[in-house]
Amino acid sequence: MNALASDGRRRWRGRAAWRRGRAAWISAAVLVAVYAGSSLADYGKRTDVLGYVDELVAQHGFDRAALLSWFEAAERQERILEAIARPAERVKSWGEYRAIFLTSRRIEQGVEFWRQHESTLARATDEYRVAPEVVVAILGVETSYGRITGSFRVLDALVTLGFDYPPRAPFFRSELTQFFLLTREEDRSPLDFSGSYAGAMGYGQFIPSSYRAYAVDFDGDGRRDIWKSVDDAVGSVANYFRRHGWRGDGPVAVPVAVEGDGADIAANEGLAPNYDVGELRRLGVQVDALADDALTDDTKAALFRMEGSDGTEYWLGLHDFYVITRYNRSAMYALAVLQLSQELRRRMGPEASAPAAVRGPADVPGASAWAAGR
Ligand SMILES: [Ca+2]
Repeated sequence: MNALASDGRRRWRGRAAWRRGRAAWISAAVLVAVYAGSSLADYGKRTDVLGYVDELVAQHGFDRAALLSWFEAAERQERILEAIARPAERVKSWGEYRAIFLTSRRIEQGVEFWRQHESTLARATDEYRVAPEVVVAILGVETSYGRITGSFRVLDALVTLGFDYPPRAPFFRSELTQFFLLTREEDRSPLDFSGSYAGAMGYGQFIPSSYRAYAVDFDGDGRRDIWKSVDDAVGSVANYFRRHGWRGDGPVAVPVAVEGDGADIAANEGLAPNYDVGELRRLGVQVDALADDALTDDTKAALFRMEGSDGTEYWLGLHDFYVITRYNRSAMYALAVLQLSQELRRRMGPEASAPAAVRGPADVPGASAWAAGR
C-alpha cells in the first residue's frame, strides 16, 4: 500500500522539475490541485454525516460542535479512492509482489533494525512468545522499519472511505468511530494523525480498532506510542500475534509439488486452513520430505497457487500462516512476511534474540527447502 503512495509522490516530483518560470509555476500549482485531488467536500453539511454525528453523540457522548468542526476540516482525497481500488495484493502477481519486499535493501535494513533493537526484541519474544524475525519482518513489509508510515491525514482517509467509498463504508465508519475514541483517550486532536490511505498508523500500521485492542506500552512510559516509540511498536506487533493465536511451534507454510490437476479445485479457496493434509495428499499434493515429519494427515492446511517469477508455485499455509493473514488478509502478504522473516533469521543466525523454547518459522522443515532455491 505504501508502494503505491510513494509512486504518486515520485511522479509529482518528476513533473515539478519539468517546468520552469513564472507561467510554469502557475500551471504547476494548478497541477498540484488537480493531482492531489483534495477538496473540501462539505462533509459537515451532508445528511449522512449529520446522522452519523447524532449516533456518536448519543452512543459515546461526544461534543457535537467538536465533531462538526472536524468534519468541516475533513478533505475528500481522490488519491485515497484511487489507491483503495488498486491494492498491490490485487493487481500484482506473486512474483511482482515478492520483488517489492524481498529486496537486498529491505533485508539489510532489517538486519540493522534487529541489531539496533535486539534487547527489546528479545524482551518481546520472552513476553509474547513470538520470534523476533516475525516482528521485524512485519515492520519491514509495513513501513520499511518505520521509514514510510504514510502521509495522509488519518481523518481524511477514514472520512473519505467511510462516506465516499460505498463498498467498504461500514468498515471505515466503524474505524472512524474507533479513531475518535482513540484521540479522546489519548487527548490528541483528530487533525494531528498521519497514516496510510486506509488510515493505518505508525511503525506497524495499526488501524484505530487494532490500536485500541492490541497496542501496548512496552517502554513503560505510560503511553502506547506506536508512532514514535520503537519499543511500543515492537511490543504491540508481538502482542497482536500472540492475541491472534500465534503458536510458533511448527512450519508456517511449506512449498509443495502438485501432481495432476485434482488439487487445483482446492487451491486459493480461502485463507483459513480448512483442509486436512491427508485430503490434499489424495488430491495430488506432494509434501517435501523435509516437511513431511512436521505434517500429519490430520494437520489443517490451505493450498495456495501463485504465479512466481519462475512459474507457478504451490504452498501449504498452516495455522501460523493464517495468523499472519489476520494482520493483512492476503496470502501474498503472509508469504512475503514469512520469506523476509526467514531471510532475516538466516542472516542473524539461529541464536539471535530467541530463547530456545521459542521457535521461529526459519528453523522448521520446509524453510530450508525454500532457502535452497525455490
Ligand atoms: Ca510507551
